[in-house]
Amino acid sequence: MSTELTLKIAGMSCGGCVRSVSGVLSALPGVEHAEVSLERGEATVRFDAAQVSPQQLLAAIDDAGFEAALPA
Ligand code: 9UX
Repeated sequence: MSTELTLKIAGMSCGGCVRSVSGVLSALPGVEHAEVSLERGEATVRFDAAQVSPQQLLAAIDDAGFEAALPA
């Protein structure tokens, strides 16, 4: 079963950042779909929670040089 979560992401400044974030999310096992918005500073991610955790999504974005947080 898949879960969908919209993460807040700080530090994205251009389309290259969007591609970076999309790339690291899509590379994670269990991530089915990732839609990143520069304007909103968000990523909506659909994933299989049995394979990847929200914390792992956040860590992958942070490792790519951005600051991700769960929705308030
Ligand atoms: Mo654009 Mo982002 O020149 O890491 S790629 S600011």
